[in-house]
Amino acid sequence: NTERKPIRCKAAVARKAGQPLVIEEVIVAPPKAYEVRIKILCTSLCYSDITFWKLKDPPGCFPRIMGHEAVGIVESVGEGVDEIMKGDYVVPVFIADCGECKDCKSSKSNLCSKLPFKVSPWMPREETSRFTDLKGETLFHFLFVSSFCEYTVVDIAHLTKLHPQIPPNRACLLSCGVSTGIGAAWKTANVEPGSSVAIFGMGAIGLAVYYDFYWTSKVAEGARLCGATKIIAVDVNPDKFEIGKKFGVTDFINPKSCEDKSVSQIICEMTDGGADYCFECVGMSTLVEEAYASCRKGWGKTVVLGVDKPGSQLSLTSANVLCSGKTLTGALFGGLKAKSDIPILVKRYLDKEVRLDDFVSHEMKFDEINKAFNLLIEGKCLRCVLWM
Ligand code: CXF
Ligand code: ZN
Repeated sequence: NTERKPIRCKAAVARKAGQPLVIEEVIVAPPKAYEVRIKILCTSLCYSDITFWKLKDPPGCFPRIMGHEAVGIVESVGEGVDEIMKGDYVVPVFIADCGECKDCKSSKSNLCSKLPFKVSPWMPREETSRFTDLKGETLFHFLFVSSFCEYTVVDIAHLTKLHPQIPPNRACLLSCGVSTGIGAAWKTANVEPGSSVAIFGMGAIGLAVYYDFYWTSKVAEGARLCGATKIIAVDVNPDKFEIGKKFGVTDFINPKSCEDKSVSQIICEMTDGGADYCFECVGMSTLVEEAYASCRKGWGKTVVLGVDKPGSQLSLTSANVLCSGKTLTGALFGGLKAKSDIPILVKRYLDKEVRLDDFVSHEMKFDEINKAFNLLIEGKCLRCVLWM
C-alpha cells in the first residue's frame, strides 16, 4: 500500500528549455490538504506544453514535469478531501473550479478567484512542489497538472470526476484542447445555427471549434440553416485542409496564396460584410487583429484562444473599436466550468454526438514522448495520446 508514502516512479522530465525530455525515476510526495495523488492512465500533448517547454524566460522553471491533458485514477487523498475517493476516475484541468467563490458561483465566469489561474511552478494552494528527482533536487510543476509522470498530485479544485464508460484515451482530450475549442463555440461565442464562422489556425483547437458549430446546427435540425452557413478555415498548412473537410469545413483560405488581398478582405467578401464569429486558435497577435478585422461590424465577435508569447501586444485603433461595434474576447478553457461542463461533454460523447475519436491521430507509449513532441511541432499530429 502506497497511501501517504512517497512513490518512486517514472517521469519525462524537461531538464532544460527546448531539450528532449529525460525519462527518469522521480519521487512523488503524498498529497497535502485538499490535494489528491492520481495514477495517470493516459496523457496527451497540447501545444501549450511545447510553448512553455521552448520558453527560456522567465528562467528558473526547469527542471520541470510538464503535461496537462490527462486522465487518471485516484491513488490517495489528502486531509479535508471528501468529494473524491481512492479509486475514482478523474480528469485534471489547468483552471480551478472551487465552487465557492463569486466566479465559480456565477454562470458567467469560469475564472476561479479563490485559486486564480497563473502559470506557476508550484501547487496552487500550498505553493510548493510534490516532485523531487533521485538526487533530491526539486522538480517544478506545470499548469497545476504535471501529467508527464506515472503519478501526480493535483488540487481537488482542479479535478472532475468522470463517468467510467468513457475510455481513457478519449477522456484525456477533455482535459484541455478539445474542450477549449468546443467550449469557445458553445459557451463563449454561443454560435447560432445559420451563422458564419471563420477559424484561424487548424490545430486540435481549431477543429473542435468548427466541429462544435456543426454539432450546434445538428441539434437545431439544420432547419434554420437556410444554406447561409459558412465555416471558413484559415491555415498556412495545406495538409490541414483535407482533415478539415472531414470535420465539415466549407471553405479554405491559405494566407500564403492570397496575392494582393488580405485574409480579412477575402472573408468580408465571402460573408457579405464579415463573419459572425471569428476564432483565433494559433496565438499570434497579428492573427488576432486579422480575425477582428474579419468579423462583422455591429455584431461580430472574435474569440482569442491561442496562446501567444508573454507580453505580446495587440494593436487596434480606438476609433475602429468605437465605430465597429464588434466584440473581442478571450476564453480560458473555452469558458467551460470544468466540474459541471465536462460531464456534459462526456455524456455527448457517450451519446455519439461529440466524436472525440477523430481528434486522436496518434497513440504511443509514454516512453516515446519525444517522438510525440516532434510530431506536434512538425504539425503532423492533431492529438497524440500516450499510454503510461
Ligand atoms: C493555456 C491557456 C493560456 C495560458 C497557458 C495555458 N491552456 C492550455 O493549454
Ligand atoms: Zn492545453
